[in-house]
Amino acid sequence: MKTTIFPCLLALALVACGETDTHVVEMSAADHDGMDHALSTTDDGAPLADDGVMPVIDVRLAWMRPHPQGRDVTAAYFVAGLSDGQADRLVEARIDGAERVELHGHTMDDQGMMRMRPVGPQRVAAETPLVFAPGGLHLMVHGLAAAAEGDTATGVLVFERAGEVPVVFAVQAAAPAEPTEH
Ligand SMILES: [Cu+2]
Repeated sequence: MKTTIFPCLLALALVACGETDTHVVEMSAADHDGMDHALSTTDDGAPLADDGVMPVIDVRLAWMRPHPQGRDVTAAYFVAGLSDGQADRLVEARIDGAERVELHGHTMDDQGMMRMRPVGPQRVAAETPLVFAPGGLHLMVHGLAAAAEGDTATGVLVFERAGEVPVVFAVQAAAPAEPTEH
């Protein structure tokens, strides 16, 4: 008996993961606009440490989900690190052709449901790259012409000190693999 039940449980777990993963793009614009839009307090707005070195931002693993059928909202992700300097802060993002791009985060509500909400500027430090990834921080991209797997979307990440950093998002359904380092 148990041997037949196990594969079922595994399948359910995988489906559940997938649903969490795509939660942000499975939501209607009306649902999204009706959500709690209080800003998160992850960044206290304190002045950035200034070591006299202009931060140099290194953006990698930039990708964007293809638009779900009939939707004009999708999510984009990236990892931004500092290759020079001590600290900076992502204040906004823009993608060519999009009406607007919001920085979003997820929080768990009282019922245990994941909710997303706009968040304020996000810090990046030499020792802590800024990670936008499924289930966490993401760029919510509104009003961009439908993008399909294999397309690219260009834009900029705007940092408080480093200014505009160009970024190219590869349109793909799954997260790119982190390169292995040896
Ligand atoms: Cu979102």
